[in-house]
Amino acid sequence: MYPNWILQRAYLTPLRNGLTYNGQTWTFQKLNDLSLKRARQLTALGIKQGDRIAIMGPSKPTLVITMYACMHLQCEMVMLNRRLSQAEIAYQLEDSEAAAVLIADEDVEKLPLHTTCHLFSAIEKSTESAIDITKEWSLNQTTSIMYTSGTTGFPKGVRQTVGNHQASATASVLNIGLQADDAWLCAVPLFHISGFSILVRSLLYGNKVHLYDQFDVEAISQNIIDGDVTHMSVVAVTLERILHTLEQKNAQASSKFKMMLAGGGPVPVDYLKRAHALNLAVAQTYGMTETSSQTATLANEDAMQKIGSAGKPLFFNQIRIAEPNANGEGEICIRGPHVTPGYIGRFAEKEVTIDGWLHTGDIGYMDEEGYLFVIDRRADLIISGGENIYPAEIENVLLTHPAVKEAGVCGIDDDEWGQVPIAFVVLKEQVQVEQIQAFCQKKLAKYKIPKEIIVTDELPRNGANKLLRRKLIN
Ligand code: S0N
Ligand code: AMP
Ligand code: MG
Ligand code: MG
Repeated sequence: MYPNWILQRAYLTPLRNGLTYNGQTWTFQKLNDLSLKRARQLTALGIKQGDRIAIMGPSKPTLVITMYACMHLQCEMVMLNRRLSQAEIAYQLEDSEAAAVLIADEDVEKLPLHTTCHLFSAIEKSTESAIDITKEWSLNQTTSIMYTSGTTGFPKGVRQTVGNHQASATASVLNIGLQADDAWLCAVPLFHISGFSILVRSLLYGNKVHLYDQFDVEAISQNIIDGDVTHMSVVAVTLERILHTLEQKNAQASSKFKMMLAGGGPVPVDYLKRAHALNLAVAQTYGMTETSSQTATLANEDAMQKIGSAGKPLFFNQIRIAEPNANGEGEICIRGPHVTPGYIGRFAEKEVTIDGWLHTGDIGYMDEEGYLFVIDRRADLIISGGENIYPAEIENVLLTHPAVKEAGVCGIDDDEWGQVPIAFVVLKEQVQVEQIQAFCQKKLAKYKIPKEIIVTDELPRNGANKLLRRKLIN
């Protein structure tokens, strides 16, 4: 058995600061008191220990407290992505069979119409019911569930257990190191593992989280220049915004700033070089929802010598390249205590590993010294600003339009977002592409709406009539 992280942290270092937001600070004792109170309020509202609960809200302290309250109740938290369309959220609520939905007041309109929910404001005003808070957690208990899209176009709810999160946070610190006054800037969404893993690390290490609910590049860059924080997690797009701002200001990162984790997709080597020139240590990392964040991360001392690499697997983790070609390139397979035990809902029976290995679908190689280089993303995955898009999700929507006979989607390079989706359609009746685009707007998150829809006579297919997405453009 393992300790309830929140109780244990409040017991060990009650007076240390655990959270800063907008100039206000909360100690771990305060976070514990507030989250215990909220757990009693949730209990009064009918939420039971172990229930599966969906949560949505901007990255503000009240969301953190609500998450910690759910963790006290050992609820399985289904983290809803705030950028999704109502239809996409409806799918996740249905698939997860969440017993309740907890929602920030400002997000209520993102929910499908007539969704029964508890507004944060109502929870905060609720009476309290006494509960026994469990002091011990088990490793296989599910803490969080995050949906990640799949090749079929049906997102899968990934379980992240207490054991997964602990293994991930422990492996991370064995690579990065730890000092009492470290502070991690969190401007990645808490509904992604990039963000939630920062909260987990904070609870396990006793470090402060410096939280943002917007990617406020001016304020964030100033934190880095002033040394208010020591660590931060970024995706390529947000790294570029910071680099640009520092360059414009002709400023360097403070010597107090230790390291930025850059992941969630490929990071251009040029960004890493620009960062180096600004005294900004950036470590490329390779991680995913199924591995509760980092699997491999480049150590600080290797940053320039192994530029472009995602580093070596962290202490407990293993990487194997399956069926390598003559250059050693093949599918990246992962094993370790951070790998999810599986999915929920319609994919609950799907095996996540084969002989203990997670087959990622990503292509890469290990160099002769054991450093991982990721060279291509899994299947036909498009990554736009750190958000994943599977072509099949968009194609499925396009195919439900009455005028569309066939549809194929692929990614194209984009200066702002890295990649964006575009669509090719074969029509069965005349229609304006604007109409198809408007149709997509009702069903898809904004970042998934094809930037361009091109009408064509036929789509590239192989002999078995399988769509060849990589041949859509050339
Ligand atoms: C890049 C972000 C910050 C952009 O958001 P911003 O600037 O706040 O936009 P908005 O003001 O909300 O919207 C303005 C317009 O931009 C559109 N838009 C927003 N985001 C995107 C996007 N991603 N792609 C395309 N368009 C986008 C809006 O729709 C709006 O449009 P208009 O004006 O037309 O209304 C934001 O997207 C962001 O936060 N991205 C990062 C998400 C993320 O964290 N992804 C990582 C997911 N992967 C993982 O978690 C696993 C890897 C991992 O764990 C990890 C990753 C990184 C670092 C460390 C780790 C780790 O292992 O610890
Ligand atoms: P997600 O499931 O949303 O967490 O996305 C994880 C995916 O992002 C991985 O399977 C990779 O395709 C991609 N990815 C993550 N880190 C890197 C990296 N350092 N380089 C290239 N692709 C990455
Ligand atoms: Mg994903
Ligand atoms: Mg914004």
